Amino acid sequence: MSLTKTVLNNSSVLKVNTANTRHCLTDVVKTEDWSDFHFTKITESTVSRAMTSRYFKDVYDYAIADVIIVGAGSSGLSAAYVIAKARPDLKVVIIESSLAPGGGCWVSGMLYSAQVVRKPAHLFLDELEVPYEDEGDYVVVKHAALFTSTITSKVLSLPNVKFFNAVTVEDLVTKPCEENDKNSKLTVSGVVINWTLVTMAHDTQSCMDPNVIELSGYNEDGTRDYSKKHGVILSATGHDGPFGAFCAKRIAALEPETTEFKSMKGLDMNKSEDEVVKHAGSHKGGVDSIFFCGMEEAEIYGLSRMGPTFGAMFVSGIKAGEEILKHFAK
Ligand code: AHZ
Repeated sequence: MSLTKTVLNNSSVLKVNTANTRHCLTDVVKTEDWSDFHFTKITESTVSRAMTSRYFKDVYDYAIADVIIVGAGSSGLSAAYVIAKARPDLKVVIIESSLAPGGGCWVSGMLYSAQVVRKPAHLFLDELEVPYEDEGDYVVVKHAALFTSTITSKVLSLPNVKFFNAVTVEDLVTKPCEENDKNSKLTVSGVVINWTLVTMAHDTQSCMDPNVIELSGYNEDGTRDYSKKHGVILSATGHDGPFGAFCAKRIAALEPETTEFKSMKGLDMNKSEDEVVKHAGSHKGGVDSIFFCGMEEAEIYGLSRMGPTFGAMFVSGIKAGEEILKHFAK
């Protein structure tokens, strides 16, 4: 009863344009029933051009990128934040096959929302200003979506980041390593992309060709420009699944002599999180210019999974990001 009364009381207080309810539209809504409210006029083609001109300008401007991050889960977004914030001069492209960024990080374990983060990864939450409950050895964010939405908003606000969602990396662009390069046989020099819906329909349609984003560091004739730092790919596509572990599987297929796809081992939280951080960074194998973070590492290096603890996703992204920053700093 008292609840009903409270609600009724509140609803009478919540009338538009009363002194107690000032909000961003108060000054433009002159009547209490909003009958004078109108949007500015627009034509349908204006909307179309506003979207497409910007999208295709982004595609044009970012046809060559310094860092291509494949997968916008918790690890890929953490790395994107570290790289793009520290180096506003680097062009960072994030490709995400799903519509929503965040990967599995909209919930925690099963469909439970509270997100457990083992210390000291809470320092990253402090930096992002994501609140949590401190439980001593670990902290708990009230909903995984709070972390994901916060980091997504911070990453997308950075002017040097372009995010292409609903786009899938279907293949890698590769070139033979030249003499000046390390011991690798192949270097990745870009990604092959397609609309995710097209990727999913390849078995039902004949030839629907893809597009490409190239890494920086090449001359017009396709040879390496050694006066510049070579761009890199950071793969963060998570564990094996319909799209997951994509780059790990692809480089194991391209370079079987040096690169093995070992498959993720069983769950061991203590072992796994440390190991994932330890292995994050450049791929030590026959393929140059590719880095890994997050659960994709578990697949390529045969590490245990950790289940619903997220510290290693943040920290492996930070570590891989730091290595990429060092690469560009040399
Ligand atoms: O959609 C995928 C997801 O958002 C995206 N992705 C995968 N393949 C792609 C491709 N092109 C473009 N070919 C692709 N995008 O990559 C993202 C991976 O996010 P994730 O949350 O799956 O991976 P993560 O490593 O960042 O986080 C893993 C979280 C897990 S899994 C786990 C366990 O199973 O034990 N425990 C934790 C904490």
